Amino acid sequence: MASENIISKAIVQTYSEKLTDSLNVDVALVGAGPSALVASRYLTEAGFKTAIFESRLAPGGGVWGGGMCFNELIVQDDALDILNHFGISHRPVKDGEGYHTIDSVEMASGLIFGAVHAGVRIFNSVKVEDVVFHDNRVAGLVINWSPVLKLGLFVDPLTILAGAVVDATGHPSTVTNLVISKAQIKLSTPTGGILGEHPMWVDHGEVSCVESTAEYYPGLYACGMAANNIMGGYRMGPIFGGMLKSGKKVADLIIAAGKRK
Ligand code: 48F
Repeated sequence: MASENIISKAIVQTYSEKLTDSLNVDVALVGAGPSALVASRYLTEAGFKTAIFESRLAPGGGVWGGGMCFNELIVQDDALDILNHFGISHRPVKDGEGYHTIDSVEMASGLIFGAVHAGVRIFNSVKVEDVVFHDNRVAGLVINWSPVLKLGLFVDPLTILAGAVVDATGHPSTVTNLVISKAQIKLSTPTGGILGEHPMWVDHGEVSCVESTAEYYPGLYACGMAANNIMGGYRMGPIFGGMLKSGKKVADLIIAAGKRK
């Protein structure tokens, strides 16, 4: 067989096997930012079949750019265990009261590698455009190629069934928004809706982001900035301890609830 055929056949076959095997998963996460990457690794290590669907070409979400494209991030003492689990290096900030700096390129690549190496499937350039909704619970995702949606092509999607769906889409909490509007459901929030993100207050946002990490409707969890947006938390900028801890928390909640497909 000519090399051209071997290469193309191997890619098509391997990708098809990977996607076919992911049509039914225990946990489907939307967005490959830091919270989802952390969650996915702990879920996989606990034996949950886990896949992430990311609309952009590069997973990593808001990690790559550090603060205003200065490619360094901050993490607090109480999130170092998670960084150490991924083997990501950190340096204490001099006189910095428990803060540490991390090269944002090492953080993004370390989280991605750690997740994939543990067995998480990441499908990049795949956008979640809807959810599967069975018997008053979120039961999966509706997916399409990002370029198809960007070009406005009229192409029907495919579906992923899951025991739990995690909205890890960051600030806009896209999945939760669309479930509210299309399924006309009420969330387990004080208003039944999304409270909306507040302005910057670092210490408050770091705590509220983790506290807000929860199941908001049967089958639908939120973590990271999506959870913060749902519960009206304050934003916090380029400090990532809360994101990492939120990812660990959502994994723990799903594992404790035994949400398997
Ligand atoms: O925003 P993002 O990095 O998620 P996060 O885990 O972390 C937030 C921090 O990066 C930062 C912060 C820390 O202080 O404030 O913002 O909450 O990543 C969200 C990912 O979701 C993808 C998006 O491309 C990004 O990579 N995404 C959003 N909507 C969709 C999606 C969608 N409909 N389908 C697939 N992926």
